[in-house]
Amino acid sequence: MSATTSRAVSPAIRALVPALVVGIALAGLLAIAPESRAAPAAPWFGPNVQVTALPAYTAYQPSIAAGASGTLYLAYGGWGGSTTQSDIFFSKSTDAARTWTSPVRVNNDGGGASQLEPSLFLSATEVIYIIWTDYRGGTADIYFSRSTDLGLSFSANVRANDVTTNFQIEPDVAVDSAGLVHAVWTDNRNLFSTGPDIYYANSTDGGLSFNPSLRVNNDATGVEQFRPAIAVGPDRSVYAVWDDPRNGGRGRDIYFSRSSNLGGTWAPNIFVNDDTGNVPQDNAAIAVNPGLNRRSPASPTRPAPMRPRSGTTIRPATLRSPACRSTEASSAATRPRTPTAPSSSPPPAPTGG
Ligand SMILES: [Ca+2]
Ligand SMILES: [Ca+2]
Ligand SMILES: [Ca+2]
Repeated sequence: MSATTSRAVSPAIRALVPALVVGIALAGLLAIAPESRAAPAAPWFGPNVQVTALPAYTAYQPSIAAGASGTLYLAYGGWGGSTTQSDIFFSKSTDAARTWTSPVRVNNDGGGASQLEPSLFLSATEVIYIIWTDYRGGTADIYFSRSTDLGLSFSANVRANDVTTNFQIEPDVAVDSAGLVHAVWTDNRNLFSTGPDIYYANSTDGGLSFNPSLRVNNDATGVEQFRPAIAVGPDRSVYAVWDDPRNGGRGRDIYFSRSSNLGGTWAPNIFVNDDTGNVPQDNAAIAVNPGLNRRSPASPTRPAPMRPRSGTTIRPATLRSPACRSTEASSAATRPRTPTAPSSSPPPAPTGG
């Protein structure tokens, strides 16, 4: 049967077989051809765009948010020149990041004190809130400003921490639906007792002033809590996470607390990671799904409180320069650390700048 079939192949089919072989060979050649001859690559990311422009000579620690209007809002630390040195700058883009506005300096001091570690929060109405670490007082403190004109200008800077002793660093900020400003940071006011702790303060006047600071971590040990992040839910619950080594044999863990009374008190701390080994967990971030803890109009009962899950974790507490990150990673096991003011070791000034 098969021999009969073979003999029955028509001359047309016999002519087609070599053509198919050639076609397959060409396809194979195309598959291994240099990339320049292949189809254009999928446009995963567009060309890189330089955001930094004078008077910000260098840039690091970016913190970015996108508004419903499509405008991108960016805060970053940068070298502002020999007079003001390290500063906080703001820039925005209204054309999908192709171009950026000239940087606006957010900190309003005139000296050479260092400002760094900005964190930007954008409200639904695109009010811009920026919080950062500021050395103008001699030791690191937490300063804040906001813009109600889409970043054309920023308000007079306000200090958020009530006690300035020792360092206050690594701030993060979130604002709830009623405009209550929530700030959290690492605070070393208790240097000789509990060491660096997580502190919180809120502002009921949109950031013109801050209420007294509260300690968020509830341990009595002297270990160092640091790198906090904060988020607020649609029901105005406030959530915080941070790095915490209180369980010595477990290494650093991610701890969590929640306030259901607008930051007035904070719940007993719980740890998030479930391993029991001594490898560190660090650099926590947190976000709240805006739909999960909102009261449903169709339901008279309140849904169970939303618990932050790893899948909703988006926003870093502070975004650091790669150099800073690698330094911290290499010294992760030996942290504590004392922050050094960049004014004593500033980023390199541009040549001729
Ligand atoms: Ca400065
Ligand atoms: Ca201080
Ligand atoms: Ca502590």
